[in-house]
Amino acid sequence: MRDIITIGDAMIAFTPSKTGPMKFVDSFKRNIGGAELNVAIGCARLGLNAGWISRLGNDEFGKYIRNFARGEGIDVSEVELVDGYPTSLNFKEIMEDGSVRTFYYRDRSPTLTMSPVDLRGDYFKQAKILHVTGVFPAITEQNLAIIRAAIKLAKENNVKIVLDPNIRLKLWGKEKARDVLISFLPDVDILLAGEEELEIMFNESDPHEVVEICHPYDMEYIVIKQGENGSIGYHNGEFVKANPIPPAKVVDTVGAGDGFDSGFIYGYLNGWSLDKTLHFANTIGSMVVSVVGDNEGLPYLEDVQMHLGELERIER
Ligand code: KDG
Repeated sequence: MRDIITIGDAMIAFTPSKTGPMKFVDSFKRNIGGAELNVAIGCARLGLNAGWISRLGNDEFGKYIRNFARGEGIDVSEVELVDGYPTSLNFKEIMEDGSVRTFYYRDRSPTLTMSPVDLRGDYFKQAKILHVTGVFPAITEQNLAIIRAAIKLAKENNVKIVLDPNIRLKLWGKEKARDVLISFLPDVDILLAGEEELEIMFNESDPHEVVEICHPYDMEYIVIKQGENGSIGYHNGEFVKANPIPPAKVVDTVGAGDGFDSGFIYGYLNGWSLDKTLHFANTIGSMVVSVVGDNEGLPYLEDVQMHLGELERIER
């Protein structure tokens, strides 16, 4: 049985060797990015059994990403390397304050070769959670059809659906993002959304208003990620506020939301209280922003336990 499966496009993420405008940066480090893959990595590092469905170019970068995911313990049996479509890329610009801009080179993503019929019912039957984000369906209509088919398969097989809107305005407009993401909600069990995303979806990020708007969808959990202000969750008629965990240093905010999702999924699958789950997820989000890279900062379970003071850190 797999704890979590996810579908997405991954990229080689080129990280600048120095902060400042990208046009003046002359060397980059090769990392890996892709929101859904980041979540799979985060979950695998916490000890969950994660699977990732994707396509990569049959090229050096594609092989590197697939090997990397496999090395993290992620099931890559549903990842194919395809000819004629180069593995996607992105370049990051990181400013002194840790804020980031991403420049995508993903117009001919290998995932263009995927279609809904490629999703295997058996793979969904063996999963507890399907994690979807707004990144993959934003790229093409075909991807959107794939996500709709995946949601249908998940529902048919009693797989819980976790949605992180992860709105990337470089990939789609606000209106389209809103319409598509809202259309997913009747099937979503757990919504993990940032305040800005809720503003786009509902023109609202006040927790009570959001819960009211989402009432017809009857979700099990509604969680609002509030960045440096922590997070707030709603479950069974109750709101729980989790205070922020101040990061050691903010060097790169990309991937923090994916880290939060992994932590939430871990707590949920372990049957933890919402309070404990949010605290754990906030801790991971805060650990991620202290490390450069989209997934390099995603901690292993023992790292989080040390951070929380549950495990002694022995240095030498
Ligand atoms: O959530 C982080 C991702 O957004 C990043 O790893 C890559 O920009 C990316 C994307 O759109 O998938």
